[in-house]
Amino acid sequence: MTICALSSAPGSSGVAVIRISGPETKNLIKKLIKKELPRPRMATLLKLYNINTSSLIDEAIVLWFPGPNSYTGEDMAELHVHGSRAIITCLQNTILDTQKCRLAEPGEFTKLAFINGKINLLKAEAIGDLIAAETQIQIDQAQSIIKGKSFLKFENIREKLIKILATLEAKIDFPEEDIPENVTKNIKKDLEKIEEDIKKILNDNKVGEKIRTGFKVAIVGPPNSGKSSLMNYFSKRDVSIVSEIAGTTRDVLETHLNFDGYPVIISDTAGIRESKDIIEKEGIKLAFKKAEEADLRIVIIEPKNVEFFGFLNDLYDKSSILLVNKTDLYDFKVPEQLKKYNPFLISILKETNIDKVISEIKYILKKSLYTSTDVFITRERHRIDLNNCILSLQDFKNKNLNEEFDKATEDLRIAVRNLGKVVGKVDVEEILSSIFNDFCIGK
Ligand SMILES: Nc1nc2c(ncn2[C@@H]2O[C@H](COP(=O)(O)OP(=O)(O)OP(=O)(O)O)[C@@H](O)[C@H]2O)c(=O)[nH]1
Ligand SMILES: [Mg+2]
Repeated sequence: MTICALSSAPGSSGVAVIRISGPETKNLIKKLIKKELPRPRMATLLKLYNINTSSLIDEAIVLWFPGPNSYTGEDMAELHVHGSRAIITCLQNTILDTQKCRLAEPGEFTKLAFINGKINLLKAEAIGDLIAAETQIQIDQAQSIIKGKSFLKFENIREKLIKILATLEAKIDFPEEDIPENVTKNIKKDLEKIEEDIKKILNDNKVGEKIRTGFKVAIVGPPNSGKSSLMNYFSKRDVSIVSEIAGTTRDVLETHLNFDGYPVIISDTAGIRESKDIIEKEGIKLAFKKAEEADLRIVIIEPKNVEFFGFLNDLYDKSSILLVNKTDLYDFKVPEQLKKYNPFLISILKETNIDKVISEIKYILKKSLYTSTDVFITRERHRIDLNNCILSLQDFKNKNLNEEFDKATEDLRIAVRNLGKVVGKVDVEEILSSIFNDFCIGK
């Protein structure tokens, strides 16, 4: 089937790009330009006409990519038209009216690229990440995966497993013979090394995922302590309502920030206190949930609620920082009970010591998102497959090869399959749709 879609962002723009991919591309382009096709891969200025009425739609740059040398691997074309909604709609309609082409589904161009062997699954996902990237570090990570280092590492491990499997399968021809002890020993040793390699990849503090989704920061504290004021200060706009009434914020408000190139998602939460109000209670529950899920908790109190210990103890751990706000109102000295938390004494109103808080957050970000590896796990999906691979290797290890040969080799096969799933080297139809649905149309 031939598909088409607007591949640039919707709305008016200087230039809009419509992509077509599939066997009918050639005919459709010919009908649109009413001439022979331009030279492959040569940007050519051509007039595009309505297929039925021959009225002029626009003058456009037409790029013709005969398959397999195209993004999808099929015949493909790109039409760079003036980006008005009217032109885009008119062009799409005339193409779709031929009934030879349908609108692409989300991520379908990239899905085709994967199915046609142009890219592996990790690369396909990284292209999605690149499109969604908001900060430099997210671009760097996606580009590194696109370059293929993660893929090579996984493939390297998988090939080692396949080699071991092949050694064992060779034994099927001689079922009456036991496997020599030195062979079993070597296999065990090799598998141990493989398991160690995978565990090392998994033991990454989830850096890849944090970079992809954003580092989560939750601002929590008692009512009226200045949580929303801090949120607004960080985001340089009025995200949350600030008022002197305790209990102003009841829901969780989130904003995406770029902190020195690091992607951060900050949540402002409801002030935590004993409350009988059902809605406020719900908000407080959400605040605790956000605090729990966060990579960093900013606990903010004011001098008059330093005795707030029960709550502090619950929320404060090594990935927290404590701020005492409104120090402009009081001559505040850190009391003995608070010293161990090394609080920052700040005033959001007077902007006192906020620079120190920002430096500390940047320091934590750099520390948390630092990685020395080239192999990034960017999704829970990868983690699950790798963990399942380890489990199968352990199942294999726990069996006596000579007594349970068939079951043991099956464990190894499952391990290979799980590793293959990460890069898309197995029948992955069921995971494909979930991956490519995250894309938008035209990608
Ligand atoms: N004097 C002084 N007032 C501040 C400071 N920071 C915030 N305030 C004031 O404190 C009040 C409460 O601020 P918010 O930011 O709404 O506090 P909150 O923690 O979000 O409160 P809830 O949403 O009710 O939990 C507002 O009137 C702010 O203007 C500060 O540094 N000094
Ligand atoms: Mg608030």
